[in-house]
Amino acid sequence: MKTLLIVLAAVLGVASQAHAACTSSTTHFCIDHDGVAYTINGGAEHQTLALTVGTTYTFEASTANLASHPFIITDNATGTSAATPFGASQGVTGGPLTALGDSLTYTPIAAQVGTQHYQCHVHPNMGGNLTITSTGGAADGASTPIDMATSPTPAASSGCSMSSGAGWSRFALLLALGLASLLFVRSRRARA
Ligand SMILES: [Cu+2]
Repeated sequence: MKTLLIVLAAVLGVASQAHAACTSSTTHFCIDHDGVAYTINGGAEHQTLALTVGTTYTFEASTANLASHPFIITDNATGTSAATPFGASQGVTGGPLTALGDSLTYTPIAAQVGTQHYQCHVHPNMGGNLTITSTGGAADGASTPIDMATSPTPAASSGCSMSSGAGWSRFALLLALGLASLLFVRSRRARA
């Protein structure tokens, strides 16, 4: 029985590391924090992002540091708890980002054209600007198809997932470990 527990602990240990690193793209932002400010996709602090009305962007926490620096999207230029995070009616689903792998999506709406912000929900001035521009469409993207010629590939939205090949081989490894531990325990019982 002791052996089984050890094997199970090993399997759980492997599984807990299964979250793949954040993969950035033009619509998928990996959010880090260096203790002073956010950095995005490994870039500089306080970076300005250019976003388009009607396009959906994913912001993913690529660090556990966000536990101390909850990441929000807001019209408040300073941040802190005085800032109200955008919600569903303002194009945001999910958030604040507080744990490694957390993600939210933001689809800017026409009323937000101009400057919006990403900020810390605790501390002032850790974020930066989001420059929102209109597509020029009648409904600013709400009912206008996104121009596929200028949009990133659809695969970008699955940026947090492992490649399916790696996922299956890991699954097979876990299954093999589990079966091996069961067989081992049974053989020991049979001998006893
Ligand atoms: Cu902070």
